[in-house]
Parts: sequence; structure tokens; C-alpha cells
Amino acid sequence: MANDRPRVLSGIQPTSGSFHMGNYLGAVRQWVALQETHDAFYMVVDLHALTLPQDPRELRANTRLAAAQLLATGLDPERCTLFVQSHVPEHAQLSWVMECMTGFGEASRMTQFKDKSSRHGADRTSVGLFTYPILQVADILLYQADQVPVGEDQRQHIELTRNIAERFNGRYGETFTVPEPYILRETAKIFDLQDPTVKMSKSSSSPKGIIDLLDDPKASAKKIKSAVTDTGSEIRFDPEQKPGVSNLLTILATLTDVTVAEVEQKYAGKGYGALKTDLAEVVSEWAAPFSARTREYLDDPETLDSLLAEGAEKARSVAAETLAQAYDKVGLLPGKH
Ligand code: AQP
Repeated sequence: MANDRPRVLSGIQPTSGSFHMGNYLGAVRQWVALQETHDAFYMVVDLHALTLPQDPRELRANTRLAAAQLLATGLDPERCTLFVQSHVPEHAQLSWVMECMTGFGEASRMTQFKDKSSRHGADRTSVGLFTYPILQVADILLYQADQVPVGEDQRQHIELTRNIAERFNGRYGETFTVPEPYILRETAKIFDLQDPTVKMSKSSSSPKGIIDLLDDPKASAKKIKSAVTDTGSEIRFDPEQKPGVSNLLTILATLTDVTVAEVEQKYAGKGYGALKTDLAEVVSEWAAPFSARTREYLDDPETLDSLLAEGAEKARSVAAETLAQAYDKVGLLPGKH
């Protein structure tokens, strides 16, 4: 496909029964917008999911579920390339080359690995969890992505990708595009409703701290109404002094497409209760059609699978070319085709 638009690539793990508000506002919402202006590649990163133990049936179901949710948010296979990571074997193949380009100390500095390995303990920490950022390096470089739309928690991995791309280019000659992170300041980090000093996260937040997009709207409303707010009663965007209220303001402003300043103004002189009630309503209005669309895609797995197969074919045509170049640059003898 001849395309002179800048290229973006990103992925999401199929590791839960629903995306959460952090995934959506931090990343997926930008993916939908970027498919209009960029040559966009988005994938369900099932290989990354294997870094922690998965029930095979659940993983398969969650992979389809993740794809269905991506389509339900508005990704359009006519406007972007949507695929499943394991359907494009070049990811694992380039990853090996990238592992050999990465220092052990460099990989050991990844904070997500340190967090997750300390949470899971040595017995449940796989080598895959350690090398996962390097697979991510391969994911990005295979597509010569210019930008990578992600949440703040991924910034360090994009930095690693840049370093390795520059190292490879320096050693073997210009091969890879050095990508930039695409992280929107306002929604870079959506916080846990119960502890608004830490990110909303499927593996570390308590169920009450997470707004799951496929949750029953009543359950989400209850969580929003019991969100931890701050001392005082003034509704003001102040992430230092008022992290709880600021988080709710960010979510409300983004979902209603207005600025945080406008929301602040609207609630001047009102109490936290009014803000929470309105946010619960906005989330429910957003989530109901989203859930219905997700179900429609899931109810037709054949169509879903064939969309993903077409996406994988498009992705492979790009990935295979980059892999061949990289193999050649490092001196691997070409095989017979
Ligand atoms: N709280 C968040 N705020 C903003 N962006 C977020 N993302 C995740 N949480 C937030 C972004 O969502 C994209 C897909 O995430 P992922 O599938 O790679 O999962 P993750 O980053 O591992 O998400 P979790 O919930 O935090 O999972 P665990 O607990 O397993 O680590 C990414 O772009 C991510 O930045």
C-alpha cells in the first residue's frame, strides 16, 4: 500500500475480560483518532500475555474479546491494520536479534519488570517477563513506526526502543526508523479510583479502583460514587493537592470532549457528589453502546477471525521486508524461498 502518512504502531494485551478506562483514555482513544491521519498498525499482543501464566482457553477468548473491543471503540479495518501479534511470526524472529543487541544491565533497569517481578515473586517471574520490553522493541521496529501511542507507563520501553534502533543503525547502517512516543499529557496516566496516587491497572488495582469498560453501568456508577476524593470540598484541578478530584475531572473532560478548565468552571461552587453523579452518567452513556457493539462482534466470530486474518496478511507484508533487511544486515545467510 503506497502511503506517505507517518506510521503509528501500538498494542494491547488480551489479559482481562475487559479493557479499563486507563487503557481507553491513555491509549486506545488516540488510536481511533490517529487512523484518520496516520498509517496505523494496531495489534492484540498475545505473545506479551504469555509473560504471566494464562489459561489457554481464556487467552484465546480474551484475544477475540480484545479485538472486538478495539473494533467497538471505532477502529476500522478499512482505515488501519488490526491484527494479532502471534499471527505475524516476524515479531518473535526479530525479537531474538534485538535481545542480542540489548545489554543485560540495560534490560534490568526496566521499572515495569522490577514492579511486576517483585509483586509476583521469583518463582512466578519468567525470563519472558524480563525480555518482554525487547519483544516490544521488535514489535515497533518491524513496522518502521514513526510514533507509538501509549500511556506514560510505556515511556521507558519506547526509550529503550530508540536506543536499540540507534545502536543497530550505528553498527550496521541505517535500517530502522527511530520512533517517538506519542503520549498525550492530559490522559497519560489515569489513576486508581481508590488510590489516586497510582495508575489504574488491571493487575494491581483493587476491583473498586478500576472502571472496566464492559462492566454493568450500575457497578461502574457505584465505583465512581465511592471514589476516594480529597479533603476540602472545592472542585479544582490540582493533581498534587487533589489527585482524586483531578482524576475524575480528567475522565469527565476527555469523555465529553471539553477541556478540564471548562469542566472545572461548570462545577465551580458545586460539591463532589454532583461531579460523581454526572461522571457516572457519562460513563454509562459511553459504555452501553460500546458493550453492545463488542457483543455484536463476538457473536460473529467467523467475521472477526477473517478481519484479523486480513490484518495479519497486511502486517506481514511490511514485517517480512523489515526482518529480511535486519537479517541481512547482521550477516545471516539468506535461506532458499
Ligand atoms: N492507568 C493508565 N493510564 C493511561 N494509560 C494506561 N495504559 C494502561 N493503564 C493506563 C495504557 O494502555 C495500553 C495497553 O496496556 P497493556 O495492555 O499493555 O496493559 P498494561 O499497560 O500492562 O495495563 P495495565 O492495566 O497496567 O496492566 P498490568 O496491570 O498488567 O500492567 C498501554 O499503552 C498502556 O500505556
